[in-house]
Amino acid sequence: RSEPAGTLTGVPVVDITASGPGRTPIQQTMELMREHGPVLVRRLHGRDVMFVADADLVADLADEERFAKHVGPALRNVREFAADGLFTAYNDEPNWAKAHDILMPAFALGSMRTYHPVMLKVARRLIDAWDRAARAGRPVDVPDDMTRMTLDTIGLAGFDYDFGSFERAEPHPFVESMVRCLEWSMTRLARTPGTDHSAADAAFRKDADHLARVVDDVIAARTGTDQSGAEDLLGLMLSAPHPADGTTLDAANIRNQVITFLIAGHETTSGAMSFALYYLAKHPAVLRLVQREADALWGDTADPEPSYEDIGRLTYTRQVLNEALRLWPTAAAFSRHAREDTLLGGRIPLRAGQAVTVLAPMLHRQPVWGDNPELFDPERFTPEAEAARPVHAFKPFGTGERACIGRQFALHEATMLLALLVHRYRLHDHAGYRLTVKETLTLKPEGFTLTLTPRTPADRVHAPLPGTAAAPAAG
Ligand code: FDE
Repeated sequence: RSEPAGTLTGVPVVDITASGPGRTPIQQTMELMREHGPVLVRRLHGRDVMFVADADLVADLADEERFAKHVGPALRNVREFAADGLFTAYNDEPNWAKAHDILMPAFALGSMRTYHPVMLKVARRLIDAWDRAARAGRPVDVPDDMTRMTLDTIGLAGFDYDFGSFERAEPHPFVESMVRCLEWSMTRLARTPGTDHSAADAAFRKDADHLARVVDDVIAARTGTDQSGAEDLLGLMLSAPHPADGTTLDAANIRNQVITFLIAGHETTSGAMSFALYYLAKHPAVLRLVQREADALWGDTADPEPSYEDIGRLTYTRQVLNEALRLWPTAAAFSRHAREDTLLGGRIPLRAGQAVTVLAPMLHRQPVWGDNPELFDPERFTPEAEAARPVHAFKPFGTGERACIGRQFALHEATMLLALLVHRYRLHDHAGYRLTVKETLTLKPEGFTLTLTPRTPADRVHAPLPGTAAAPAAG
């Protein structure tokens, strides 16, 4: 149990040193907010972190004139293996702006057209694996398979490197090392000062070296060949000159970027798809609406060939993803610091450089979301509902110039896959799954399995598609 709260300039201070943050620090902080309100200071071994979920305060933190991304203790730990890659670079590190400018075009909406065929190819690997499981009556491990799919996708689309995850019984060793590195970054935050962690640190070093070796392989497979005209991420990194000064990224930075993209590009996205499937398995009425949308596009075609344009038409599927990201934003927290001394929300004094962490899962449960924020309801993301809500109430991709560069990539990949899956399978919650959220800096539904049966023409939803606004409310 937490210590009784004191206050700091009107903000409750909760000391968790006695219990520690445990293995689920995000969910623990969510609980603290349920008890103490949407702004609090969490104290651990005398170290304070201010957490904020209040919608007005988050809107204030989004003001780029007064606040900037903060690389806090968690990201500083991640820097031990991703260094000055985009996600973990300090704002004023020259390689951030340089890599950002060089790589932006690769993530512009139009570039998704280039990645689309690769994403479809990997989606089909997953479908082949799920077909085999369906025939054998074997359950599939949803988060594991989503992780296989997203790793292969970012590997192939970004670097033309094939992890071949579906040919392996166990996750690719890169994934295991990466997950342990992320876990190390998280648990290191909870260490009691003065205790010995040399064994954990040595194991971490081995894992970080392994990541670096895999990445060197990925790069070696490409260097020496002519990169001009290569438009994927690695092609740009190896050859694109910076628009301003004509220089390219250096070798050490390229390695950091590849590690960054492999991590950022798959852990969060696979978690998002896993949560979406979890909610679909639990909400048959919503599942039926997603199926209707896919059926309207692809009818009884056994192996549909989704076009790039089709994905933009899957608006209800996109609403489902957004709603899953509302309840469980897989990158659950991001930090901001004050550029100068200021008053947050006009009332909480912050010194220049002082950091505040936004806790997105609780922001996404604030009163602006209505009086039943725990209810899964994709109707919250109709264009009308979105227009009626403050813009900063939904932050699964962070904010400002350091917001997620991979957002369109992740949404395109996830929307296509979800639609293909619900078009093809009936999902059976055979184990009566109860949600447990696993934290490894990112969030995932742990141990979530489904059994599948193929849908037949008789299962298709033939009702015509109504306008989005007229879609029946989902429960
Ligand atoms: C980023 C990001 C963010 C922010 C963080 C801070 O602020 O600190 C967030 C929140 C995110 N991101 C989220 C997410 C979710 C999902 C699903 C995703 N994400 C996905 C993805 C994919 C890819 C590829 C990516 N992603 C990437 C990335 C990067 C690189 C970054 C960094 C940027 C800068 O510049 O800084 C991010 N992402 Fe993300």
